[in-house]
Amino acid sequence: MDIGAANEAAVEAFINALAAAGVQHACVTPGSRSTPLTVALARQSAIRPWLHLDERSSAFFALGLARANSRPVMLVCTSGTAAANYYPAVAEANLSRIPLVVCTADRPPRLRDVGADQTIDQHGMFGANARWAVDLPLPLGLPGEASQFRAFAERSVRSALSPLPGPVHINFPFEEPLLSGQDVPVPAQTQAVTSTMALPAPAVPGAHDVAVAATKLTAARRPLIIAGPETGGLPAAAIADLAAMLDAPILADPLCGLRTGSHDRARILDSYDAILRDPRADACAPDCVVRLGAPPVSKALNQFLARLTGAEHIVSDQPSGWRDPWALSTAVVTGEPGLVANALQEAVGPRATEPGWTAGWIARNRAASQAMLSRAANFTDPFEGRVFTELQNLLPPGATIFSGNSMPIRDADSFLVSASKSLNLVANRGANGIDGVTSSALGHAASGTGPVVLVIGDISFYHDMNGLWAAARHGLDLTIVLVNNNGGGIFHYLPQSAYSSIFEDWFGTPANLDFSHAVAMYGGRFTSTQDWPTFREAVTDSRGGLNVVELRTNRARNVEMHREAWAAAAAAAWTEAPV
Ligand SMILES: Cc1ncc(C[n+]2csc(CCOP(=O)(O)OP(=O)(O)O)c2C)c(N)n1
Ligand SMILES: [Mg+2]
Repeated sequence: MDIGAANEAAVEAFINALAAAGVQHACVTPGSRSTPLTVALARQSAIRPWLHLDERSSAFFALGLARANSRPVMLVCTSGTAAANYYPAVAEANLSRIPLVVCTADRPPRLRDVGADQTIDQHGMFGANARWAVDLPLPLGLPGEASQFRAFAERSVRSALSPLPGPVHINFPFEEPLLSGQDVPVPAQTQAVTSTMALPAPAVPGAHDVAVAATKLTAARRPLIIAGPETGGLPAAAIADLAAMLDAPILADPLCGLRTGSHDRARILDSYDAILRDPRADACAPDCVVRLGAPPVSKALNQFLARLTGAEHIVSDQPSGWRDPWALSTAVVTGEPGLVANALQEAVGPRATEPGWTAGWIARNRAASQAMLSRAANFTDPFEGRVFTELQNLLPPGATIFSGNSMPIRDADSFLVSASKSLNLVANRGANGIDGVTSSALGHAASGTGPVVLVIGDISFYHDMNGLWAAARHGLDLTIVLVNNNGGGIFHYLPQSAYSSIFEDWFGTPANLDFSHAVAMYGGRFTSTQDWPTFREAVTDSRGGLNVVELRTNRARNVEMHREAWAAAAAAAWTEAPV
């Protein structure tokens, strides 16, 4: 067999096995060394290939698609810096626990480190971000080669899913000729196939871990549950049941999935960020905390937790996961969060919560939430926090709000309220980057899991304008709420904002861009507004395709309004609420 035919045969075996293992989508960028992979993907119909032009956007698109579908997405790029452009999304996939099968083409080993063109060191280039990394053998047409490549594919899918979902890196060296030269007709249309993916069984918590944690909970008089960010959401009903049995409040991060939906929300608190900004917060210190999911978005909550050095901290995570940045855990329970919640519920002995503990939290939360929302509704200048309240009213049940990092996710934390209408809030919150957000939202939109609205700041939007290309190319529907405060609004909340001679140049960083041109270039519709009636109309009217609704805001004024709203909430919580 010649080398070109060997390349084609090995890659075909690999791709067929990926499809058989349940991979439905691949994001592909053009290049030469990756030709065998690209040709094989273009020729088959089991995996849907999505063309991208920029590897960084391609990888973030794959990330968004994989998150929405809870399945690994394949990535394909050529050798050299193309592969390095995957790095930010691979890091995010690692920390957000999103499965990706990252396939990079490479020169054969004999051409590495000897000055061959477009050759960088790709071996293990994603470091500890990859669950598994392999430099594949060169396809040579040896007996048994197809089986070997099938096995590599099977192993890559399993490693991307278990024990902790994440990216795997498959480096494909190819000798020339890259192809056999045998052209075959391409099917007219590619379609995703029904998957046969065998998802790993949910991890059952160990009896010893459960017993240790249950003993602590049984002794607790002031229990508190922290439901942190989790890809795919935490199991709402199981955690609500545990809270009901313990009579414990749940501080529900906007990314944990518990704030909205039809489950029992009686103990779900959404305004703790404002409550805990107040020094009086230490009066509601718990004696036992149960933590599920990642550390929360709220800085005030994180600081509150870090101060609780005398409390018991029961930290639960999936096997191989360890999310305890303050090293506070006094008990660790590994397992699938729903099974952990159920096991704790069964193992906790007779006990009683301090009278008024949970009722006090609920009353403070209600007072804070009402004060904050009424303040937000009364500002006459455009208030960025109000975007989430407006969207919560405007969007249909089941819609996804994709939140950018920086102030949008903090505004979601403050203003996305507990409600029965189920909305899916997601964000690239593993590494908190402002890069690739638009592409991830487009990838989410490509999953076909319902309408998606992205809320993003102007600097983050600028960061990934290349990503907009995919909208028209793939006929995707995405509404983008572009919160344009002309710079990095978040830095106004930090101590450097007092350094007035340098702040604006180095932190405020106004980009002074008219984004209407960029949106027009990518075939989108653009509306700019500073008032809520126009905002509502523009969001409601955005039907198909790419719609960008720019909300023009003022950074300095928004700091004032945020501080007023948080202060009003804290005042209401600590002085007005019956405790
Ligand atoms: C890739 C990356 N670069 C830099 C940062 C640091 N950073 C965090 S927020 C921010 C400014 C974001 O501005 P914008 O998107 O307009 O949001 P705003 O703060 O105005 O809400 C920057 C530069 C980051 N998180 N990620
Ligand atoms: Mg901004």
